[in-house]
Amino acid sequence: MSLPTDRKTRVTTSHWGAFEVTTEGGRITGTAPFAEDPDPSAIPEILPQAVHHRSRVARPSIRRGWLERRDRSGRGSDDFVELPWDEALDIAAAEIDRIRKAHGNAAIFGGSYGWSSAGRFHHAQSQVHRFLNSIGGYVASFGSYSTGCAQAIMPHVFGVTFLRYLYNEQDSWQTIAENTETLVMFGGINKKNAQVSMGGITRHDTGSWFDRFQAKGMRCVNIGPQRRDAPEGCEWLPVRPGSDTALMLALAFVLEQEGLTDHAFLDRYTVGFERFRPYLMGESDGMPKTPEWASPICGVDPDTIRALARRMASTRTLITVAWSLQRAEHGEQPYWMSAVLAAMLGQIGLPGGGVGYGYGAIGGIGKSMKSLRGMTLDQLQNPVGTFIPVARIADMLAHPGELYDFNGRREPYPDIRLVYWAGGNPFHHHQDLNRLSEAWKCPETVIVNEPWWTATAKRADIVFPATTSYEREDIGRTDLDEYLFNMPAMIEPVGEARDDYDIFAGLAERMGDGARFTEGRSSGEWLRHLYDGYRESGAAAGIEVPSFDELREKNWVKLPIVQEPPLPSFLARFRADPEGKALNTPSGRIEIFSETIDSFGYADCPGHPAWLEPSEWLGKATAQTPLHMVSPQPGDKLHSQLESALADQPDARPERLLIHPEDARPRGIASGDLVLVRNARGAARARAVVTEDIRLGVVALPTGAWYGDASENIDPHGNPNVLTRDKGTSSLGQGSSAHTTLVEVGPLG
Ligand SMILES: Nc1nc2c(c(=O)[nH]1)N[C@H]1C(S)=C(S)[C@@H](COP(=O)(O)OP(=O)(O)OC[C@H]3O[C@@H](n4cnc5c(=O)[nH]c(N)nc54)[C@H](O)[C@@H]3O)O[C@H]1N2
Ligand SMILES: Nc1nc2c(c(=O)[nH]1)N[C@H]1C(S)=C(S)[C@@H](COP(=O)(O)OP(=O)(O)OC[C@H]3O[C@@H](n4cnc5c(=O)[nH]c(N)nc54)[C@H](O)[C@@H]3O)O[C@H]1N2
Ligand SMILES: [Mo]
Repeated sequence: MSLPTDRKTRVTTSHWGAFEVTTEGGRITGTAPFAEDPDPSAIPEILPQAVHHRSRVARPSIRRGWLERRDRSGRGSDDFVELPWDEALDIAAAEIDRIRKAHGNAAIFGGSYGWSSAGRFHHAQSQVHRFLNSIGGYVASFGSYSTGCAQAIMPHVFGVTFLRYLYNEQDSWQTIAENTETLVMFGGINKKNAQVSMGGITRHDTGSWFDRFQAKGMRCVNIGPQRRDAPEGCEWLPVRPGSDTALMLALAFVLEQEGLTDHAFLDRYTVGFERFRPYLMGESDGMPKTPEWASPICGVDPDTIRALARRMASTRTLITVAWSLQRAEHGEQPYWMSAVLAAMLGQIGLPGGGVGYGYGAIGGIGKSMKSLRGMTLDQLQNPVGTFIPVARIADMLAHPGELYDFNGRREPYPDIRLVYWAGGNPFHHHQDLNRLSEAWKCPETVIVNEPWWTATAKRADIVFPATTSYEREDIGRTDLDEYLFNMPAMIEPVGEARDDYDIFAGLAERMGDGARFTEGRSSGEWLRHLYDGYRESGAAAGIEVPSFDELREKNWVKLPIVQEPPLPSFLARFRADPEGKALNTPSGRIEIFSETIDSFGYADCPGHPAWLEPSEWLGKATAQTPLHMVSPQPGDKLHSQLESALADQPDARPERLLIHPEDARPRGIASGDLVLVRNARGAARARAVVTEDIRLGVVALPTGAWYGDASENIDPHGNPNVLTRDKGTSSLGQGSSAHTTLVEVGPLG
């Protein structure tokens, strides 16, 4: 006889997809894959441990030094005092009010970059922005660590925001499968990254598309430092990191030298080739960009470059570029140059031809859906109107008033007194964390909402415990997915955790702005309000969306929004009608030379794409730092999320470092050994994996570990960001340049 139990299984969604959650006795006890997902992610397996982990923030906590004497220097080393909610909210509200009255809202930084969790309403970043706007505004951030540099450069080239190009205007997987003969992937297309997509990805199918490509005999070439950046069966050209622009220039040179350039395309659809050509052919700088010129830079032999260029010109070729290439110094250049190379091939706008960005970077790219927008929490107007490029946070905190360049403007950094972060972990995601750690001591107050004691929460003055998406009800839905989820509250909030919404409602109310923030609605009322608006816009578009109660009942539904056949890209429409569908660039065409960029006068981003040597790469390897370190996304999780539970697993930390056998041998390193990775900026422990899947001279240390304690000079967990460099990609993009990093690796002595 079995005892009655309250065991329940329900479905929810997350950035890594939908999955079943089993609860019993008020706890999450297990997870299982979602039945309709052909290739589910394993990330949820760790969830039961993570949600109930001892590293959850139990109660509102205030750092002792700040509470007692408004100290700033103890961030990261001090202990915390737990307080009742009302008291902690009173203190935080009074402090935010003091700062806004004494220094104005432009002294509050609320960029609050980070992925937080899936779910339309309880999206922490939207919540913190709405709150800060309701109390008078904040300094915001522009762009992302993902594609910040591309978001600055690509509108100059194609006249469209980069995000629209990515999500709505590239060829679908199906179009590629049907038309492409040669797929040239700079930085690969990696199934492990396609595991996630912001807001959710229900059917993981990147792997099955590659099965189709290979069955049809498509030639797939992975150009990058790691073999495993592309599925099995792809060719691998192991290039030196940071050298792709030189390789692209040499491919372009071969086209031009061998009469393979499509000049009719260039004449009709582009401007500025005549300004670029003298550089390409070496007439302007005495250096023709031949395969022999490129070979010692990128490490690919000249014959291979020539053969690839000929193949690209004689077959339907799609060039794809991973986002990682622009997460590097001069990241603008490979992005711009890939567009120029594709234009010279003359296939832009043909199905399965031209250039695409970020396939595989997140699972949603390449899916073709009818757009059905909505369910977005209004963030209200921001009266402050000041922003910084997102990755310039440490510069801003440490150098108020200092001028910086960004995409043609020159602005002073604002003078920030208070930082509010919800839904991000800068002490995982930012570069040169030892430098950030110093800059972080400048503001008077740091407030963080977090479910876990992350490296960032530990460096805050006031920490509010936030619920996870399993402790509150929400709706799951994104534009690149045909599924719609009710995300039920599976368990009661852990400890004294509250929803971000309730935390902000409590603060806004104390500051006299409660009504502006809440508009009189509880979170349950907001959910229904947002959902009903969505349902109405669905009806207007002829798409039937179930009622809220019906969705709750069913847990999830599939919407009839798959676009079949897939829509042609905007470049296909431009190709068909270059005058009527002119691009939104100054010339109305694809810009090979940009008068606008040229007018900025930036040495680090001139008027046409060029090979600009990075400050750290194998061409500048030194005796102290002979190896290039790339720091890709982790395959076993999303960024730093769920870190504490993962770190409990045997041998999970420090993080694994991939190293080539010929680099490992002279250093006396074998697989499984603990090693020290170091450069002038910092040092981290890691566990060596010796493999021929990485290029000689390159090591790979994924992101994801939390930054260690301030007392330790060596990061114990293997966070690559103690080693990466914290400089903008260029005066134009000012994106993160994490991949531009030289290191040395040695046995842990
Ligand atoms: N070296 C190097 N560094 C990199 C990169 C790289 O390639 N190399 N990549 C960069 C990129 S592209 C990105 S996007 C960033 C990612 O950096 P982040 O987006 O900052 O990383 P996450 O770990 O996803 O941080 C999300 C945080 O939100 C918390 N959270 C989750 N749900 C909630 C909630 O409901 N409420 C609240 N208040 N908090 C919640 C999580 O616990 C977690 O701490 O890293 C960047 N850093
Ligand atoms: N499992 C999982 N998936 C994720 C994430 C995660 O945390 N976990 N994060 C998501 C996020 S926020 C983003 S922005 C995307 C990022 O998507 P990407 O930016 O595409 O991913 P990365 O893993 O940073 O880099 C991909 C590969 O680029 C290669 N690479 C590095 N430098 C160079 C170079 O100079 N030239 C060439 N040719 N190749 C180079 C590296 O070998 C690396 O493995 O991934 C998303 N997907
Ligand atoms: Mo990202």
